[in-house]
Amino acid sequence: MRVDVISIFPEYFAPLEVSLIGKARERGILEVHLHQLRDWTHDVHRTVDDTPYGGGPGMVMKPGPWGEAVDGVLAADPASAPRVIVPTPSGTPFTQKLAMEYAAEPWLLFTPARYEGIDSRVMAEYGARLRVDEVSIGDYVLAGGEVAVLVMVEAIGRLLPGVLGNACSAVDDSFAPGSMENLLEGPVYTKPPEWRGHEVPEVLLSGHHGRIARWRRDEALRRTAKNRPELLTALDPARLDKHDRRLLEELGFPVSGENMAH
Ligand code: JCE
Repeated sequence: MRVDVISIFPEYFAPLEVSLIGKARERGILEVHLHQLRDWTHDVHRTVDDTPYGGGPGMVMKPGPWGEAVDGVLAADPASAPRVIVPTPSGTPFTQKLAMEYAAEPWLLFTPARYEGIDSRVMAEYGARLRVDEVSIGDYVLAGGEVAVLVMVEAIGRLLPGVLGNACSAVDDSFAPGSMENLLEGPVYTKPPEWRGHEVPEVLLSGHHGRIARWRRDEALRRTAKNRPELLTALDPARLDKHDRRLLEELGFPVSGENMAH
């Protein structure tokens, strides 16, 4: 996969040289191209922002430099076209499902903004020619889109074939469609079996695979009920067994009797 990023802070992406993503780049699975937006300005101050039409606080990124920068990136491979991803708090939610969709693309272009965002005509211009997604990584406001790009590239990068050591690791993720449905994962433990008086739950030492699987599912249901109750109410009742339903009722989540598997 090829990833291009246009930003006024290309140095912000140094973390992409480290760890999992750094390794993927060394192995040639991922190719990252960083671009300085100001390289496409023509004035001595390398201006990328201006005051907002209609008034209001802050500044807006000028369309000119973005247009020239995006055209410059597109010219790298005129036979192909990237999927364009614009981080913004007003975008559609970035989910594991969207990460999987992006991981299947050969070429992504990220356009992280600063100030109050990019003049909307840039998205209109390229939206008529390319797939342009305005995407939000969560309901909070960052100072700019760079961190959102780091989050998305990490989530996408670990899904690329050959990046994770264990082929099952990505399939098993909490939010992977069809994994453990949409349950959070329960707690995990490693050696030693006792640490500062805390013991590893004995079932995990038992070697009894059936009891371990059942215990893990109970813990997943408990943790989901506590931390993300809205995920439980969205669960398909047909995928709950008798034991699940008994536990959920104990936790105060009565499951409807309709649409249940027998
Ligand atoms: C950004 C800003 C809008 C005022 C460019 C914030 C994404 N999930 C997200 N949270 N925050 C962002 C994000 C992405 C890009 C930019 N800002 C700050 N945005 C209104 C200020 C500027």
